[in-house]
Amino acid sequence: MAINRNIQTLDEFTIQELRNFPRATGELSGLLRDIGLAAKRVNVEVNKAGLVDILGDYGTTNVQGEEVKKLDVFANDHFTGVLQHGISCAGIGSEEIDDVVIFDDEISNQSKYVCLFDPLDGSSNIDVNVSIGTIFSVFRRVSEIGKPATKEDFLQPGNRQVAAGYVIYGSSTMLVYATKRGVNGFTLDPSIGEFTLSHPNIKCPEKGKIYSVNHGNYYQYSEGVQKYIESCQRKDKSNGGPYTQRYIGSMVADVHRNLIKGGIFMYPGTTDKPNGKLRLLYECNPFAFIVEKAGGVATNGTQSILDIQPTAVHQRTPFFIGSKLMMDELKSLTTQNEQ
Ligand code: AHM
Ligand code: MG
Repeated sequence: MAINRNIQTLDEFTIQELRNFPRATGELSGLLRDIGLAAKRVNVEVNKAGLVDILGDYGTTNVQGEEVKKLDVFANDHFTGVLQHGISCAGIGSEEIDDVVIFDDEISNQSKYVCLFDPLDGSSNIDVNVSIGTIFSVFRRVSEIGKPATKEDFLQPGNRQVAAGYVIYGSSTMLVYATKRGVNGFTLDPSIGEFTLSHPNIKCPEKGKIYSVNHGNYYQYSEGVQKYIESCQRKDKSNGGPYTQRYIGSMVADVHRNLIKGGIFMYPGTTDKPNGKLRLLYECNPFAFIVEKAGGVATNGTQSILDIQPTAVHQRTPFFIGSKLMMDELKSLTTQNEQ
C-alpha cells in the first residue's frame, strides 16, 4: 500500500528532527509531544464552550456529577498535569498560578527543561466564539540536574529560550512552534486526531499592511506611538498606506495572522499602565522568539524583548512585534518623537 509521505504528524516531525542530531536525548521532542497532547484535550473542551448551558454552567456540577471547570482553569490543570506526569519538565510557571510550581520528584528532577505558559489567552473571548490560544516557552534549566528546579530557571531572558510556541483554537486548530532551527506550523486533522505539518518553515513577510492595536487607548499612548498609528492611516505611497487595522483582542489570533500575512501588533504602555498589559514571560517572550526566528522583530519600544532580564514571573511589558520593515518604521517615528 502506498503511504502518503506528504503528511507528517507532529510526532513524526519531532522524531525526524531528532535523527539529525544523533546525540540528542529526545527530551525536548518529548516535551513538545506532551504539549501537543494537552492541546488536543483542551481543544475538545474549547469546542464544547457554546454548549455550556446544556452541559452545565461553569462552577456547577453537571449531570454526570462532575464539577464543570472554567475553561482557563481546565486548560491550566491539563497542561500542568501532562507536563508533571511526563518525563521532560522539571517545573512550570503559569498565568493562572501565583508562583512557579517545582515538580520535585525523582524523574522531574532529572529533567533538563522548565516550561512557562499562558494556558488560555484571550479567555474573555470564549463566550463569543472568537479564537483563543495557549502560549508556551521552554528554557533549559540553569540549576543542577538531579536536584529540584529553582526560580532562576524561569527568570532567564527570552534569548535563552530553547523552544516556544502557541496553539490557536480557531477555524481550525493549529500548533506553531519555533526552535533555533526555525518555525513550523501543524494543523490538527480531526479525522486522525493528529497535528500534521501544514506550514513548514514559516517566514514573516518583511513588510505587511496590517496594524493591530487597541484604538480605544489612543489618547493614553505616547506621542511617538500616536504618530506611528497616524502614519499607518496615511495614504502615503512610500509605505503603501493606508494600512488595514485588525484587532480582535486575542493576541494569539492577532499575532498569528500578522506572522503569516505580514503586519505589526502593539500593546503599548498607557498613562494608567506604563508597562501595558501583557506578561513578559509567557505572552511576549514566546511570541518574540517565534516571530524573530521567522525573520520579524519584537521590542518593548526601546529594547529587544528577548534581551530583557526578568525579575518576576508575572511582570508586564509594553509589546511591539511584527514585520521587520514596519518595526523599523515604528522605531524611527518613536525615536524622533520621544526624545
Ligand atoms: P488575558 O491573558 O487576560 O486573556 O489578556 C491578554 C489579552 C491578549 O490576548 C490581547 O491581545 C489583549 O489581552 C487584549 O487586551 P485589550 O482588551 O486591553 O485590548
Ligand atoms: Mg493571557
